[in-house]
Amino acid sequence: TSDAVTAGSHATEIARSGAATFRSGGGAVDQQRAAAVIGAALEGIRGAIRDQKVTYEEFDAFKRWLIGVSDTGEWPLFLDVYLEFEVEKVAAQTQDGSVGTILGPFWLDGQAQLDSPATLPMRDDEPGTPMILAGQVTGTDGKPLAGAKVDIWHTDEEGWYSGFASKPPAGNLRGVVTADAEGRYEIHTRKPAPYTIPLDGPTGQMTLAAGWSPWRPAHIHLLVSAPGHRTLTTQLFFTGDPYLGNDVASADKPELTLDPQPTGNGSEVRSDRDFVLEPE
Ligand code: MBD
Ligand code: FE
Repeated sequence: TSDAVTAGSHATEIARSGAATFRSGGGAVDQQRAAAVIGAALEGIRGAIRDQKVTYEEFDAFKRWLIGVSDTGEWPLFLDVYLEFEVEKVAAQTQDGSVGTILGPFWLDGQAQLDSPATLPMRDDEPGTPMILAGQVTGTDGKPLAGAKVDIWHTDEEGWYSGFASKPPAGNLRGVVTADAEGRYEIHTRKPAPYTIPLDGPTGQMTLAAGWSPWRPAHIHLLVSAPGHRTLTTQLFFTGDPYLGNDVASADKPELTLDPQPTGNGSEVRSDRDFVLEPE
C-alpha cells in the first residue's frame, strides 16, 4: 500500500464519521441553497471547459483522476488543500478573537488528555529541536478562561503525522492540554518540519503536473476551546520558513508566525502565544 493510500483511507474514515463537526452547525440544506451553491460550482467548471476549450481526451483524464481520488481516499486531502481556505475565509468574516485558519485532514479525536505544563507523547529518542509553546487563553473581554483546552497536533522532525504515516507510533506529538486556573498553558514538544502532501497519490500528481509546489510550511495545528466559547481552529508557523507565502494549502497568515527563541537549556527554544476566544 502506498503512503497516499495509507493516509487517505484513514482521513476518509474520519471525514465520513463527521467527528470534526465542532466547527459547523450541520443541518439540512434547503433546495434553494442547494441549487445556488451546486449550480455556481458546476457553472465554474463549465466555464473552465468553455474558456480552455477542454478536449475529450482531457475530460476522460479528469474522470480517471476523480476516480483515483476516491480509490486512494484522498478526498479529505484534496478538499482541505485546495478548497478549505476559502471556506475558512468566509467563516472568518463573522468571527471575533484570535486569527484562525484551516483544520486540514489530520486532526484525530480522543488523544492524550494532559494538564499544563504538559509534554506531548513522544518517543524516548524523539528527534528535533525541543520546543516550548506557552501562553494564556482569554475571552474577548480579556478575562482568563480557566480550564481552557488546547488540542495540539503536528508532524515529527521528518514531516510525518502519527495516525496517518506508519513511522511514528500512535498518538505521537498529539495531545489535549488543559490550561490552569488563569487560562495559562505550557506545552513541551519538538519543532515540526515542513510537510509535503503525498506525491504518489492523485492530489500530489495533479500538483506536480501543474508545476506547483507540494509543500506546506512547518506548522502546529491547534484547536483552542472553552465552555461557552467558539472553538478556535488555527495553526502556527515559523519565521524564515522557505515555504511561507507558498503554502500548497494557502493556509498560512502573517499573524500566525512564531519566532522561537533559545531558552538557554541546550538547543531548546520557546514561543509565547496567547489566544482570544469569542463567546458563543
Ligand atoms: C496538512 O498537514 C495540512 O495541515 C493540510 C491543511 C493539508 C494537508 C496536509
Ligand atoms: Fe498539517
